[in-house]
Amino acid sequence: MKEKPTPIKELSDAKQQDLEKNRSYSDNRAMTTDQGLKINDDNNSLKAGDRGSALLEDFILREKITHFDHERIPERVVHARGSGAHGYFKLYKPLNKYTKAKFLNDTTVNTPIFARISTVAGSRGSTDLPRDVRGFALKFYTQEGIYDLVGNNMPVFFIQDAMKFPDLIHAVKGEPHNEIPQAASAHDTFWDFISLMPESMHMIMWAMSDRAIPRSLRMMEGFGVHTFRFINDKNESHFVKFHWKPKLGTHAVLWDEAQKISGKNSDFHKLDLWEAIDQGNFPEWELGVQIIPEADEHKFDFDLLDPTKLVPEEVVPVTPIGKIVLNRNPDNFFAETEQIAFHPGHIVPGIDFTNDPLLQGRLFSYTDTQLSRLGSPNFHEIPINRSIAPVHNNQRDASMRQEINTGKVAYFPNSLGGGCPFQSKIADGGFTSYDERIEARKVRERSTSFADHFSQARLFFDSQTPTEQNHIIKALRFELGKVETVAIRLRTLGLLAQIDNKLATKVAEGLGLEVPQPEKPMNKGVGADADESQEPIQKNQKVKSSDALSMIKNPTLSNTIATRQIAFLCNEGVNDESVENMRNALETAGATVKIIAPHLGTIKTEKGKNLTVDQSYLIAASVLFDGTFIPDGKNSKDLAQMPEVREFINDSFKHCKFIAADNRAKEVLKNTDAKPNTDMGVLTDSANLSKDFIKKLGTHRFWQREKLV
Ligand code: HDD
Repeated sequence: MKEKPTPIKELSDAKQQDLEKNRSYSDNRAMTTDQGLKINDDNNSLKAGDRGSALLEDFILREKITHFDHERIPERVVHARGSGAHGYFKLYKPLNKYTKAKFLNDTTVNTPIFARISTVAGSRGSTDLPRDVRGFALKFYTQEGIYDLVGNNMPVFFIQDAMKFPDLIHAVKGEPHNEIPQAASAHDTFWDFISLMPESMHMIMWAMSDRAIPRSLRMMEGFGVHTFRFINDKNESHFVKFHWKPKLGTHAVLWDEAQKISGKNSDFHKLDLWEAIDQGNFPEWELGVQIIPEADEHKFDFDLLDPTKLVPEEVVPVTPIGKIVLNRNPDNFFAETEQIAFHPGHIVPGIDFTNDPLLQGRLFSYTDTQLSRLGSPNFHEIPINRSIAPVHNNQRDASMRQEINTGKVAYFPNSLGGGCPFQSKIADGGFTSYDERIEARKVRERSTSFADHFSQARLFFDSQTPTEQNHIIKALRFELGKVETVAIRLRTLGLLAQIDNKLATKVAEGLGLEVPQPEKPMNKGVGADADESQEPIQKNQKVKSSDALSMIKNPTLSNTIATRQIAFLCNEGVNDESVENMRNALETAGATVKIIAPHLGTIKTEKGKNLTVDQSYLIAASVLFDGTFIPDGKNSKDLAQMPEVREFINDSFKHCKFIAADNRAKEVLKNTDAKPNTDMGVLTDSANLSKDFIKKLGTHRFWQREKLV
């Protein structure tokens, strides 16, 4: 029998109720066993006498310990460490010209979403700030079923074919004999593999750039990476690339900072996302698409199916289609963030795949991994994975089945069940795959159209500002410096030289090596019996430089200081007006102020008032803040004597952050690297210090302070 479709708006409410229903136990409830038996004593096991051995009959102890013993499930084989949040997607205007997907055509609906943002290489308990790609996965609970957009914060990937994915991951993870290093690519096996894989060079440029060390998960771009298809109701196909751009701009920390943050607070990103949502500063992105007519498939300098290539925004602009808002923290990390199961194969009518060989392999991998991780093909029944569109089919049984299917019919076609559940016509939302025309031989080969491995790597490098290029060079010096096998360093330099000789030379200088003569590059895309003449090629690119690829030049760069963390370095006798004027100005601009002082509790101001301290110098560190203010105070001289304060200011200066000191607080700067100089981003003696400071903070960092290598 045909079920009456539930109105769209009710569905998102229904999802809400569904989630409410799954909230944890509220207060005022009696403690019970898993069988509902009220517990009288949860502190003591049942013993033979008060000093005797435990009794096997203690079913309460056994139930509790058994459950505990099985609390862990396998962590994700990649992307094990992640943070999640609920939110919604709001469409700006219908996209019916391109796609029939309902959630991309109805502007009256807020489609519920869950986002999980992750690092790739590290284990579940690893730091938030390794040099790594960030996974950025979005689950859309649409009225036509689940749609998963499982992307990254970089628009390209290391490899072209899924066949190489296990090799890539084995190479980057801790080395198998001693599982060292954790969450780091700076070691022999990673660079051994990379130096033999010229196709990875474009992604290596991204991974060595500051994109791999974001300031916040809220300040990262997201990309669908592959070329997908939009299909409209006339069954016309357009190629589509997905981008999502953060409202707060795209920002990063420096590598030295990242390493120090990992020590000071390895949950830095997790906490930042959690607190922002908790405080109502909901992270927001604009979802955009690059749309390419089917007829233009072969008009590019590269193959649209090659996931190591991007479509420059100068060639095909990104059209904003809606906004993504994250507005609710999960109630339970395990139930939601850990158990959520993404899959690029979860699509809805109006969206389809292309033959990108990396994507094609992913379509197999994700369900397979859920079986091992979540333990059952019924993982779709876990609340966070449930579709809000009704689910009816003849799939039955299996481990941990939740649904109690009724009736005796579990097959199709049937007459005993009235033909239900029935198949849907395309016009009624029945899914059909795009009927792409294919005439082909069955081959195990890489298309020659995938053979240009260096041109876009060069495009990326050439698009960066000198500061950003400097960071890439330093990152490569660091990573290759940690590689012990000199032959691997040399081989990598040989590949870098094919991107840019200046880049390779600068990296080589840091390693004390000469750039080797370019060897005939090996194209690892060809098999053992294949024609080795299939060498990598270099195609002339129409676009030579793209501002969208640089974080500093990026047109979406935002100068807001909203949600930025500013440290006030204080001690007893701090001036009341100096603190309050700056605090009011910063908070009005949306920043968060933290009072740092020698001890927790309160300190006395110059006027004798109590000022509440947020952090002591023992806990605070400059790397956890975006800017530093030293308020005027009668005891500034004492503050200047504190080594922790000097270290705070020196680090802040080293990391190109803005520093402001009011009146007598200039004294504090005396024994530090931060000499008062507005031109060097150290602000003092200004008639309007707060206004100037806010303006500078909006530019994120004072990069001119950094020496280029
Ligand atoms: Fe993947 C997880 C993104 C290539 C196999 N991948 C995973 C996650 C993200 C991505 C964001 C974490 C999802 C979550 O938060 O639960 N993966 C990508 C992107 C890729 C990519 C953007 C290239 C464009 N992945 C890729 C390939 C394969 C996989 C080529 C295998 C052939 N990925 C997996 C996986 C994971 C996964 C093993 C581990 C946990 C999971 O799926 O649920 O199936």
